[in-house]
Amino acid sequence: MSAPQALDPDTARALLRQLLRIRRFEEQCAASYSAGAIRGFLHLYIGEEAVAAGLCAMLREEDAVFATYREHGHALARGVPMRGLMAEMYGKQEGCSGGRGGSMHLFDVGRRFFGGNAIVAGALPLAVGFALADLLQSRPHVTVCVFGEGAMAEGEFHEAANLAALWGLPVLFVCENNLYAMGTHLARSESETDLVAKAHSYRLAAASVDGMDVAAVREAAGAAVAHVRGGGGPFFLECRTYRFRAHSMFDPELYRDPGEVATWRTRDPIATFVARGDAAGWWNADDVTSLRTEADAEVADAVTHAEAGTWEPVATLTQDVYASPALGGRA
Ligand SMILES: Cc1ncc(C[n+]2csc(CCOP(=O)(O)OP(=O)(O)O)c2C)c(N)n1
Repeated sequence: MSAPQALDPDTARALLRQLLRIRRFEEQCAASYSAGAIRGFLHLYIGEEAVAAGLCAMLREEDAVFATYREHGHALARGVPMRGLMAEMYGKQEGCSGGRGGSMHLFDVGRRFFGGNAIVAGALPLAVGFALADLLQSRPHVTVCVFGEGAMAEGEFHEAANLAALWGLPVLFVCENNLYAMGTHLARSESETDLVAKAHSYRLAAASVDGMDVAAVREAAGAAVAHVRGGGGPFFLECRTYRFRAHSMFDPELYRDPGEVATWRTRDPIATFVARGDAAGWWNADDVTSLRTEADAEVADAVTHAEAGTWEPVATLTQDVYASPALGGRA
């Protein structure tokens, strides 16, 4: 891979700002969950923030983003307002999905953020369909689909990769390879653990990048997006990353060695980027402190907004719910 391009201070600060917003949002979600204010499933992204921050920095407003249930960071980096995200986490009507989706189903059509998909690999065919529509209507948009490496063992990955390559669709597949699908290591679910090689087997253009390095992700995503937007067809980008927390809040983490987690934590995408910016003169200690304070304030405001939000009345709960009359449904 070519030598990394230098970052200008404004770009570097914008990236650090996103990293800090995502980290603080996630830490708050963990605390609110423990306090019983957020319920249901909660999959934290802590450790993987560089992927969402670097990737979304290279997208245009008209591009589309699909993600998984570990999508809080992508929604934030995509520009979905934090107030609406936190209200959604709290199940309030002011949430971006009206309080009906929760953590796994964040959605914002206006920002072209199409979830929040709970089914592993479920967004892949949707993204390919979007890309097909863009191709048929000659729109110069890129559809991005983010998923974990566990999705690559699913049939939907096969179908999506095959059709995307066969039809030359403008879709960017971004695989967040954090090595584990719940408690299953990549080597226990894939016969081919070289994910770029697997992508190549479908004739997808592909590359791999250090997903702990936000500048590297930004650069690799920029090249991948340019390839797709320029008519080069689909692209597969593997981001090698690691989740520092458990799979979800209900995971005793018996499948991985605490030493392995500790080693990856030394590569924290925020700490390493702050140190790099210190050395490069992108910021001084006061700048970093004020970015942290800004992120704290935004999160505190979002929590206040979420707590003050309203619960959907029982009377409207069946609205927009489909139940087949053939099965006796009345909604
Ligand atoms: C089709 C399907 N099978 C199983 C599950 C249960 N499940 C939820 S998350 C998960 C692991 C997915 O791992 P990966 O795709 O690597 O993403 P990560 O959670 O590591 O971000 C599984 C098996 C599901 N949601 N959907």
